[in-house]
Formats: sequence, structure tokens, C-alpha cells
Amino acid sequence: MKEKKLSYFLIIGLGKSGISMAKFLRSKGKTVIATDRDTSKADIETELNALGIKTEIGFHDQQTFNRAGVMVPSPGIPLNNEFIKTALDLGVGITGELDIFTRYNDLPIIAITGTNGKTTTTALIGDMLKASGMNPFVGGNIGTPLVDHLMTTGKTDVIVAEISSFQLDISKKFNPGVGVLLNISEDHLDRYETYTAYENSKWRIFKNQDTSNKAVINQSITGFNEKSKIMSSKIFTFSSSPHTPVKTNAKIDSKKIEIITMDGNITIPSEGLKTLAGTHNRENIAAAVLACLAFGADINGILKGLNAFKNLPHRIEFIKTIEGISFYNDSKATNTNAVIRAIECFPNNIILILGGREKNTDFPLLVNSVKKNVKTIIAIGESKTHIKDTFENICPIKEAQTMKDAVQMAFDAAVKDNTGEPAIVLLSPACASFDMYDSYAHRGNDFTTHVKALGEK
Ligand code: UMA
Repeated sequence: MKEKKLSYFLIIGLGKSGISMAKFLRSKGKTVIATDRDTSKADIETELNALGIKTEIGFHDQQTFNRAGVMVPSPGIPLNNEFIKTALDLGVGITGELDIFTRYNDLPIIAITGTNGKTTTTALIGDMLKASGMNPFVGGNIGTPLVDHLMTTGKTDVIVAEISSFQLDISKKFNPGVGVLLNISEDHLDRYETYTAYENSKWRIFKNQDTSNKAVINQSITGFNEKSKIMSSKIFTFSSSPHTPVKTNAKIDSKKIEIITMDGNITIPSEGLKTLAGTHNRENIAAAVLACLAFGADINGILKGLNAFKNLPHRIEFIKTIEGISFYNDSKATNTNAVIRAIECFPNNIILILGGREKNTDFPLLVNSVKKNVKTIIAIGESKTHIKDTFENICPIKEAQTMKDAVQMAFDAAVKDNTGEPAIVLLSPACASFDMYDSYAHRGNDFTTHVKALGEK
């Protein structure tokens, strides 16, 4: 039987997203209850209670879910969570950050999604717009919840939002003026029942767009033709595939990015893109340029922003060269496609540190790239056995218990394998970090610390 409804918003999860959302809704005079199953979140309790937000920390109470007006789960909480499912069955409403943001926001939005590259592209668009004289708010999945913008004062003229599939899953109304879809490949298969469900989630970024809106899409995405046919937005495409048959708005090859505009072509040579190497980064750049042009930014500002851009940490980030061996931190590569992209950036002398918590990770997808470019794999984390089973006939595999060991073993292997070619040690795990760390950043920082310590020996 349906519980008597009390009219409150139930914030589920008190990570970054939930804390901001609880504060925002409270600031709008709403009745808010916030719950997190993790006892360590008790440190935020006093602050929230002082704002008039009731908290239930260290547990979830089904009654609190059942009696809510609307549930607002954090993006990391699957919608098939038992507490949520039971309340939904009783008719309790559900919404997420994107729809709440849409309800209160009146600024234009450029929204970026895709399996890989969305943080880099979001940051790049932010920098390009700044260099064009605009004041963007850059937020979303990149780390600053969108509702934070609604609680700040100051002159902002555009929202640049990194959007995840988790956020899109629960959104009905989100409608960016410019939407960007970078790529889709296997990820989060621990959360989606099928790959198709994950693909559909990504395409939802364009769901509410009409003829006045713009979409920037990688033309090489499987299903592009069918999906784009039924969209009413004005579409701008880019592609790095030599097989893309039809015309595109940005052509990418190993030497350059060529942006095709009504006013002539703009060529961006790969040579100058030192911190944004690799085909995947050329795709990110093409998407960012097209999105900024679609928004009306000036090409001189866009290129100025690109030239001044420094790549973000944990993304094929160069750390140090020790005895001719260069160490790169690519901890953000939490899926196989990101690892393939990283491997492709280097010649064939890579010692790869791989592993962590699997997300239904399909390691065999890496076999061809490993065969071509990887000399030795150092396996870490929960997935060690799976890695060994997949690659044992392809290259030597060593198992490390800690990151310190992994760094040392990788260095030793690189020294031993010395082929005269510059060797690369690449942390590119293809897995989530939660078996050993709090986050991919925590893992990347640990790697960096041990690399630096190795250099000081
Ligand atoms: N929790 C419960 N009950 C549960 C499960 C979890 O209470 O049943 C609680 C946990 O104890 C924890 C909280 O929920 O306290 C975590 O919520 P969350 O995972 O949504 O974390 P946030 O800190 O709110 O971060 C979220 C995004 N996280 C995810 O989507 C997993 C962040 O993206 C985002 O930066 C942040 O909001 C601000 O918008 C991170 C991410 O990994 C970077 N995103 C994925 C990706 O990029 O691949 C999608």
C-alpha cells in the first residue's frame, strides 16, 4: 500500500553531487532530507542540519524513501537500487541534477558527453570561450556540480557541462543549445544491462533538441546514420576515420585537423599539439572547435585558447624520464578503449601497468594493441588473474601487490628489455580504482609519487 506522502525531496548519496543538491534545494525553501549509507559522511551532518536539512547517515530507511515526494539519487547510485525501486513501485517521483538544473537555469548550455575525452573537451571548450572573451561556468561530471553555479553570483554567460550517461539516464528535460557526442565504446557494463542500453543513454543528450539547437557528433560512431536521421538539431560532424564516406565538418588525419567552414577551411597541424597528442585528442579538439563555432565564438579566440591549453592530469600525463625510460600516468583510462588510445600514442616499447576493479571489462579487446606495442604487462589489483588468463600467450606478465612494486617492476622490465628504443612505462589500467584507491586521481597520484621516488634513488 502506498505510504502517506510527505512533501520532501530525498537526496540519496552525499558525495559532491548530493551535498550540493541538498544545499541548493534547501536554499530554494524546499524541505530536504538527505541520506547516505556510509557512516563516514557524518562529518557533513552538522553543516546540513544547521541549514535545516534532516539527515540519515550510515543507513537507508525504506520508510523515508517511500514517504518522499521526489527522490534525487546521486549519479553513482544505480536506479535499480532496492530502496529506490521499492519507492518507485509505490509511485514516488524521481529526478536528477540535470532536470533540476534545467528548471532554474536561464543561461545557454554547451554539453559534452562520450565514453572518453569528455573532461578534456569540456575544459578545452571552457578555455576557448574564455580566450574569446566570454565568462563560462565549467561544471558537471568534471567535478563541480551544475547546481553550484545556481548558488553563486557573478557574471557568467554560458554553461559548459560535462555530462555522464548516469546523469542522462534520469533526465527528461535537459536540452543543451549545443550538444557534443565524442565517441561511444564499452564502459560501465556493470551498470547497464546491455551495451545498446549504454549507447542509447549517450544519445539522450540530443533527445530534447529542436531545429534551433546544434549537435556536434563523431560521424564514426556506430549507428550515427540511423540516429542522426531522426534528429531535428543542426548537425556538425567530425571524423578521423579514413573510411568515413560522406562529407564532414572536420577531417582528422595524423598530420592535421581540418575544420571546414562556410568562410573557408581552418587547418590545425598536429605538430603543434604537444600536450594533446594522439588521434583521440585531435578528435577532442575538432569537437571543441566545432562546438565553440556553433555557439558563435570567434575562431581567433578559439585557437588562442587551444594554443594555451595544458592537458589535464591523469590523462597520458608525462611524469618523468629516468635513465631513458619515460613514465606516463593515464589513470583516468578506466575502460579498454581509453587504453587502446593511449597505447597508440607511443612506439612499440611499452611496459603497461594494467588492472584494478573490473566494470565487466572486456580485456580481449586489448589483445591486438598489446601484441603490436606492449613488451610486458604489470598486472595490479583485483583483475590480476583475468589479465594473466587473457594475455599470458601474448607477452610476459608480472603481478604486483602495490603500486610501489608495480613501478619498480615496470622500471626493471624496461631496463632489462632495453632494445635501444626509448621505453615507455604507461599506467593505463582499463579498470576502476576502487579496489585499491578512493578514485582514479588517488591512483594516479600514487603512481606519480613512486615514479618520482624512483628517480631520486
Ligand atoms: N551511496 C549511498 N547509497 C548507495 C550507494 C552510494 O548512499 O546505495 C553514496 C556513497 O556512500 C557516496 C555517494 O553515494 O557517499 C556517492 O555518490 P556518487 O558516486 O554519485 O559520487 P559524487 O561524489 O556525488 O560524484 C558524482 C559523479 N560520480 C559518478 O558519476 C560515479 C562524479 O563523476 C561527478 O564529478 C560529481 O558527481 C559532480 O557532478 C565522477 C565519475 O566517475 C568523476 N563519473 C563517471 C565517469 O566519468 O565515468 C560517470
